[in-house]
Amino acid sequence: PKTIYLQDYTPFGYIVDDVHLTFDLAPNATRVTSRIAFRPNPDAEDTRFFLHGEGLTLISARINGEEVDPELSPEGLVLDVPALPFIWECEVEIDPANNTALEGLYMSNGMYCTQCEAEGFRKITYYPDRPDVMSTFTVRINGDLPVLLSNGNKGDSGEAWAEWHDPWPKPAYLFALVAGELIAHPGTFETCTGREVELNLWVRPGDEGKCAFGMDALKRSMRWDEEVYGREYDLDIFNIVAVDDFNMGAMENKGLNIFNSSAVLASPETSTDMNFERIEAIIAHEYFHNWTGNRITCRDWFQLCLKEGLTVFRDSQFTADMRSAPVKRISDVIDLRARQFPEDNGPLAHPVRPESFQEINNFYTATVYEKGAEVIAMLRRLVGDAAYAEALDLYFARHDGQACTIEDWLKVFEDVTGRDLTQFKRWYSQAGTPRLSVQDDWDDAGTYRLTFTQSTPPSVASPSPQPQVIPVAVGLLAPSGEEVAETRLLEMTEATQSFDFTGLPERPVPSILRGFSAPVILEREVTTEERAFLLAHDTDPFNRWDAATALARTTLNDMALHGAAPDPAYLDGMCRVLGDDGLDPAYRALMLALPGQSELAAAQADAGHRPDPMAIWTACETLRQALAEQAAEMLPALFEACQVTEPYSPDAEQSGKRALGGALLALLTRLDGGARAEDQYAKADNMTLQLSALGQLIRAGKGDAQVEAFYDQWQGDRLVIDKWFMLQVVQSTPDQAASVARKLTEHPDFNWKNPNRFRATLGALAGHHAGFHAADGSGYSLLAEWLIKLDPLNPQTTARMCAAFQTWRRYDSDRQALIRAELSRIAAQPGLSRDTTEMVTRILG
Ligand code: HT7
Ligand code: ZN
Repeated sequence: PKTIYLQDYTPFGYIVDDVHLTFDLAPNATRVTSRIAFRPNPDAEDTRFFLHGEGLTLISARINGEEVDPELSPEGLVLDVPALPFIWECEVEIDPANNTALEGLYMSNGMYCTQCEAEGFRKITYYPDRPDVMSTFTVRINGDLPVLLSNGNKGDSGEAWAEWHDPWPKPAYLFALVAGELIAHPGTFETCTGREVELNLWVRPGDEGKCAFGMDALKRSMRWDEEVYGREYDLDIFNIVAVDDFNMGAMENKGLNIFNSSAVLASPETSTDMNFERIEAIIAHEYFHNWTGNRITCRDWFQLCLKEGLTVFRDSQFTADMRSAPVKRISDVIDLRARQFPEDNGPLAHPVRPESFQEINNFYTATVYEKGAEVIAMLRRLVGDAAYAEALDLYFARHDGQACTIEDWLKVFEDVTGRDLTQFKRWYSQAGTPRLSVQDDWDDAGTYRLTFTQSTPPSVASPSPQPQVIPVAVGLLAPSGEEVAETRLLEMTEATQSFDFTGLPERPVPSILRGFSAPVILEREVTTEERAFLLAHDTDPFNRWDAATALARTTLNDMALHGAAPDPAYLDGMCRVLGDDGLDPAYRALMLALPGQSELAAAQADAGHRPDPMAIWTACETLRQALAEQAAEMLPALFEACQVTEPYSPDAEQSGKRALGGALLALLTRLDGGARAEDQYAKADNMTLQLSALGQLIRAGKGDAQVEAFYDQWQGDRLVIDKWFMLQVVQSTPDQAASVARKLTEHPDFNWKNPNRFRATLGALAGHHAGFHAADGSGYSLLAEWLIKLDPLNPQTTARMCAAFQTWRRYDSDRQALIRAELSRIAAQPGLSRDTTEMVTRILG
């Protein structure tokens, strides 16, 4: 496959002024007629007229009304065209019913829908399918279906036809069309200037009862973007459609967002608190793209973080405002460490702005999204809140309607602050997670010195990384526990750099990297006593939580590697946290959670060990059991205090209580043989309680009856049945995980062509650390077998799931050989997709 390079960017030779599309819908033979006004681009040197097009049957093509005969290739067409403005007209035929890749125009449960990002529009018609070509669109849909939707504002409509006009120039990746038997959950929103916007959440019949929360989240997002970023919505209507077959979470098409039904449909009976929170965040994310992504888009796909990093940063701010800021920050860092750190420190490492790719779909990664958001958080920390707000205002004013680059983005910050961001830009161009080591010195004259050294491991993507700008937030505590120096932001720019704190009465205890002020790995030898001290006294909620995880990590690694007993400092510290009513229940639940097992394996590998997944699993089980036993007396009353008596609400307060209740139930089940879980399961009137009880019963080996009852109760609800598939794998023992997953793949409801069901089963196996890495290779071979089967139908989802193998070099030689064999088996498949080929090749290195 061909590699595409950032440095090779050149503008398209033609400007598109206007696009008219007509769709004559038919499942196997949809006709797409386009009429497009082109004119030569004065800024372009390359005047070749190339239009992307894949899998299209060309029926006819005309220039200025004259029939033409373009040269066709599997990638598109080329034609000699006049050096003057001209009208291109073309008719193609496509087959949505047989489009299983879920890219372009496809069908899901009888409904037509589209997914065009990143390069799906070329599967709909011939077009310059690149984000820097922006145009207004007018669309006519002819189809005998009750609901016919596209981008923009409503135009005329009649029996079996409808027109839409989008006045805002957009790239083709934001095009959308939906047609089907759908029901609207309506709403309205009055913008800050008093304009009324029609809102609709379109769902399949039967899902009407799951729309209220999504609609409310949409309205809150619209208001928040006005209040916090000064961004008003810009069309008369905003539509959201829920689709069952979808490769990702959702898509921000202009005025017509399309959502994976799992990312928008919610009801207390069928959705967990976590589902509600995720839905709220995704609705906000897609809505916020209207300005960061749609009005200002990307010049090319290398700039993807321009819209994704910024929009993730904005949706995190939104969630922090709607819920608890510390809980959101901690959850984001858990996610970053679990998903982005392995990517940044393995064979798939790439900069936040990659410099080359073969298949862009493989770069919708945690690095581009989550590290991209962390880079913006750092920028904001460095310039301050006021300058950040000013820079964003300038960004919107200067670049509205444009397709931009990271250089444009950084320039607004330079212009507003006068700072030189040349070195900061390395966060966009260098791969790898910097390691930050710390040394401290105390002199009796009252000066405390912190010396930091940064180093980033070289990778294929960045063979010789240079020092980066690292904002390190530090506070100091007196040995009595009092804060003696409030949080100060140290700006590190050198490879090694010292910072002094003067006038201190005694040697302080440092609290370093408060709020996780930079996406780095802090390497500092800290005693158990010091961690326990920070756990008890740190005023920074993030670092207090981090002290708890670090204590857990240390004891778990000692247990797994050296057969040590659980550290009493961890157990005592946790008992104190548990009993501290002054702490938010959601925060206590996070404190109680153990670090991920894959993360423990990464830490062991970093320290030069070969992690044993089974030993890690056993250490986690032993530690949980020890905590349950030590806290035994306090658990029942604490559990009681977490019971919510008010009617269900997915708000932060109630869901925090249920989160802590769930963590306590997990401990109690280790002591009471499942009695409380059975009781909770029997009485549960919401999915959060029902599922947490079911999970504990399965884990305790006592859930057979409830597993069956749950299936019978929810058989008709595909999103709940996804949970049923997933939970059985997640809660299985390591020796059983692969066989449980295999058995589920034989279940009649295992519709493997549906990405949600596929991920619920095989994604859950890949996420079960000890189960996936079972020594006999059963986890590896099951996943590989299914990836091979899925690839010809859905390359995007297949390729994404290959990432499960990315950490293979951490493990012992037997496991390495097993994984290599599976990767080679995948690579050897005839006709393997470009997506999967690229992933497997990069992982193998
Ligand atoms: N911008 C979107 C990313 C995306 C996508 C979504 C659905 C299916 C395929 C997709 N390829 C890329 C979603 C977002 O980040 O908001
Ligand atoms: Zn996005």
